[in-house]
Amino acid sequence: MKLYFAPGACSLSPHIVLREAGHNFELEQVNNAEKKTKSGKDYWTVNGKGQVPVLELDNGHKLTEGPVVVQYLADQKPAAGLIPPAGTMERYRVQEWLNFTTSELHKSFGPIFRPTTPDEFKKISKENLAKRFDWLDKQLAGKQYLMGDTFTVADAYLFTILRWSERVKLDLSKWTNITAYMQRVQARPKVQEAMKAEGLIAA
Ligand SMILES: N[C@@H](CCC(=O)N[C@@H](CS)C(=O)NCC(=O)O)C(=O)O
Repeated sequence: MKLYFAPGACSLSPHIVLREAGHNFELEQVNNAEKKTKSGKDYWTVNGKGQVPVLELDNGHKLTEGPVVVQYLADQKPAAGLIPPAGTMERYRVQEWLNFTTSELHKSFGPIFRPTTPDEFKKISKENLAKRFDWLDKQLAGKQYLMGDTFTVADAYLFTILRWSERVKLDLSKWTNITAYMQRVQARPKVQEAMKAEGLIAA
């Protein structure tokens, strides 16, 4: 299968999961501003939404929406233990985290990155994120990962999105549990591999 990604974008989450699960995969880099892939393809023909990530399966089917893509990838390799089985309460907990990350965090960052967004809107978005971080920091107290001692797809996604805080000058150091969590996730060998492959840290 093939993952269409842009370095450091939300596609880092399925990229981490591909490696953590032990999938065979290819990567194709997308220039999100120009909507072109590295091999010169018009990205609109890959994804009509114009967004990464896209997971292209070996049968040609394409799957979009990061929180869904990571569940698919983890379900294909249950032995990797990256997601609890469907129908269990633990699975709904992971989905609860994925939904929180997508709706409360991920989509709050977009307008802050955009140069055309009025400063007042950016300020309010950052204040809202800070409120979510206050709550999140309490949830992480005494825990290695969101689900306890086990790393799941929800951690791959949350880590990917929280990484953007630095870019918008939201200093995470006051949230000590979040800061420790970020270091813990980043230290995982497969996370390091994914970040190196995307050029986010030195190879
Ligand atoms: N709902 C989508 C959102 C994906 C998304 O926001 N992708 C961003 C990068 S993090 C993107 O490709 N933005 C470019 C654009 O919208 O033109 C998902 O969760 O996968």
